[in-house]
Amino acid sequence: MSKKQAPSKKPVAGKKTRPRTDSGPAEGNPQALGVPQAEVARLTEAWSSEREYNADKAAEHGLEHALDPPEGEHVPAPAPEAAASTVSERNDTGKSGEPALPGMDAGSGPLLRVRNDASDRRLTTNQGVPVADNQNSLKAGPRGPALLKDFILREKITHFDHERIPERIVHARGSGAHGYFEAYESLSELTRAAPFEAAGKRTPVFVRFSTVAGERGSKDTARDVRGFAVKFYTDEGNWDLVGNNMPVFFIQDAIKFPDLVHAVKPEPHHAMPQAASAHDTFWDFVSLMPESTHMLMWLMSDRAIPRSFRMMQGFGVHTFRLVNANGDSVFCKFHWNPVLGTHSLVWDEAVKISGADPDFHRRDLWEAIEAGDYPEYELGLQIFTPEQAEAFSFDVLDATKIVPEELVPLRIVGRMVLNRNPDNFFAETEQVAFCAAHVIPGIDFTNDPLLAGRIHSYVDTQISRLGGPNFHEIPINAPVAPVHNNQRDGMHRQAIHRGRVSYEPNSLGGGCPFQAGAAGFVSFSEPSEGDEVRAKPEKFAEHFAQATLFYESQTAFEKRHIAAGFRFELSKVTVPAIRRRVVSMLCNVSETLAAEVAAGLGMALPPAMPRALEQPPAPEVTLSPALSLAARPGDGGIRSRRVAILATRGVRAKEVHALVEALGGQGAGVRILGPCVGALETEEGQALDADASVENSPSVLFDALVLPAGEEAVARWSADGRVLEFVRDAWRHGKAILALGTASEVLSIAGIDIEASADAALVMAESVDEDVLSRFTGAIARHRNPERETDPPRV
Ligand code: HDE
Repeated sequence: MSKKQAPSKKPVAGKKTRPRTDSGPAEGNPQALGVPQAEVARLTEAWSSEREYNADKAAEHGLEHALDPPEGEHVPAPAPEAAASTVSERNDTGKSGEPALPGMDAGSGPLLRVRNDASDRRLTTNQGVPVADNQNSLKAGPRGPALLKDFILREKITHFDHERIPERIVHARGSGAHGYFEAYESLSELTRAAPFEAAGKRTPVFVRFSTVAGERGSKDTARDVRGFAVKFYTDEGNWDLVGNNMPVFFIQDAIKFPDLVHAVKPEPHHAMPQAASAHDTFWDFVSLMPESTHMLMWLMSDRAIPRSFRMMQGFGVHTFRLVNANGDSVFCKFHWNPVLGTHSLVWDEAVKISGADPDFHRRDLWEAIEAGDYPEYELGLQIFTPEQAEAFSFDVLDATKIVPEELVPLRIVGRMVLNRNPDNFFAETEQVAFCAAHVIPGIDFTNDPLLAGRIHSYVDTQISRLGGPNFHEIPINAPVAPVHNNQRDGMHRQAIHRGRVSYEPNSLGGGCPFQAGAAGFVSFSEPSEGDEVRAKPEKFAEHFAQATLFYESQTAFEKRHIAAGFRFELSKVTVPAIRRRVVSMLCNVSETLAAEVAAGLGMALPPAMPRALEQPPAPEVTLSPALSLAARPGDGGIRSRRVAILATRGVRAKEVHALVEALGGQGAGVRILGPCVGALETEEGQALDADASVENSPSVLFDALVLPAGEEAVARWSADGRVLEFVRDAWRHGKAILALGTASEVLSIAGIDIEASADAALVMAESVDEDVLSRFTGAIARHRNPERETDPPRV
């Protein structure tokens, strides 16, 4: 490559002779031209002559080239001017700017180049014209008609009329954040992927979490899969790991995806229900697609109602390949594990949060980052060889199957920290375009037939969602690595390409941009065999073993919730035949589960659904503790947990202040909830400011509750229906509760049998000391006390 040569800034002097753009002399006679065109013509002739013929051609053929492609022949520009579109580029007009630096791509790199700050700036039109009056349209007299020539009004309204873009077909509702990935070690023996190059190396990322079925304005806490999409802005281009918070999927082949999505989306005749799988068409479809059984177990479990995006896992789902610099490859499954542990809501909470705060997860993510509680996830890899995979009882190309961690343990290779909220939701979170096809050297695909469809779908969908083929230039999508190719034009083109070469091979651009050869993305050369058929491999026909593995690996609490999930969803189905089909499918998972669901629906237990594979291979693993949410309790802290301290007139302030300090000091978000916001008088006669109220912040928005002491306060709470409801909900949802002094009476009045309950998450004390505090914070860190639930579940 040429050394970076700064182009000459000397302006082009007046024309001496006219340059030729339509013909040239037989043998260059550039002197006949004026200066500087003569110089450019001379340089061009010299540059082009360096490629007497296409020396790359011979290497295009055969296998050797495929495995080790050569770098394209290229010749450095003899001078920057030789690669320019025009000699007049030296004339800086104030808009056109100075001549480009060789090899520059101003469209990539950090976002500073497009950030916009209006502080202390005057209002302008989109053309930069200062606006004198933003209150009145132009009229013929104060009471007269508005005038067509009011370009300011028209521009403003026209832009407003087009503010919306189509929402994503699926995953329409999402929240995003910036951050970085940091490698713990070099993985160069396994992969040449840039983020894993060296210990401590940081790669910027943008992450978008989402629900799948709901529309853009739907609620956060729907029972649904969560998208967990990570865009790595690596030195070698963008790598998108577009995953979910569940490690398997409903279907095995991409050709069924439109059917699945049509089935789960609101029914087409009346557009109901919003953001819910609890309806006929979804269960009709999945009950006829038994390969969905494993995914249904995850979907009916508490995984589908996470407490926070910060407390859920992420999975790449498909088996991918890692490829090292020698071209050796291993299979790989990607896992993100949250440092805060895996925690979920219970269904009753999820339903109530939908009303109290439909933005519950978005707010939680935003507030955590603003508070400096940066969400953090460790990246774990399951690495295995094709030979190992061959021996498994399941097919690793089947996205309805996991590789149990007991079979192939996780290797923790790095961490991701989300430490910056976006500047602008639309520009970043909405316009970000993830794509399963975005891989980098060192990461490659396998033949998973679901992945194949995804490799096509994501770019395709952006073309209508983001309005054309240049969405990669939208700042949030642009890589930090420079982009040089011969793709041109199209709607909304941003880049201004220099020079006249937009094809390859060329000699007029020195052969540039030249193919990178083995330094570029070299597809793993996988032998292929077999006839062209529309078919599935045999092992794909086993549909139930891992559904059973998942169910049997759950704690009693989680199992109860799975049964309750099926019961609720199927109760919303109007066609009994569909319910029967689902339950008959469950008979192949667990007799106990099927019987429990059938009983909950008041129906007889149907016979088990016939299996596609009568003699399934014996699974290697029949219990996988790693599949339970309880396997990842978190780091034991209470950082960012939300604690409600109830307050009202007559509350004893002493402990309130102590708790605000102590819990806040450990990183919890403490709110004082009055009957309404504002100051109230404490038992000590002081003023205490309530920053929230039992009206605007119901119990479901908190992880823990404090009922401070104070005679008058206790009397007031005992007579306040909203407070009793608050307390009841906190109790039935298993939350940590601290009741001081006589405040435990409020629990009794709310119907809670405190005498009978030896409850680890209920702390009753006269005042706050170290022991009380540590019991209370311990209960908060454990998230909830599942033992409070009775069977049949009360939640
Ligand atoms: Fe997607 N998926 N998907 N998907 N998906 C989209 O792309 C698609 C699948 C996932 O935050 C769409 O930009 C097909 C599995 C996430 O912007 C679309 C198939 C997994 C997101 C699309 C699948 C995912 C999407 C809609 C079956 C987990 C949101 C808008 C072959 C591994 C990314 C868009 C974001 C989004 C297609 C199955 C994850 C239509 C055809 C399996 C996290 O292109």
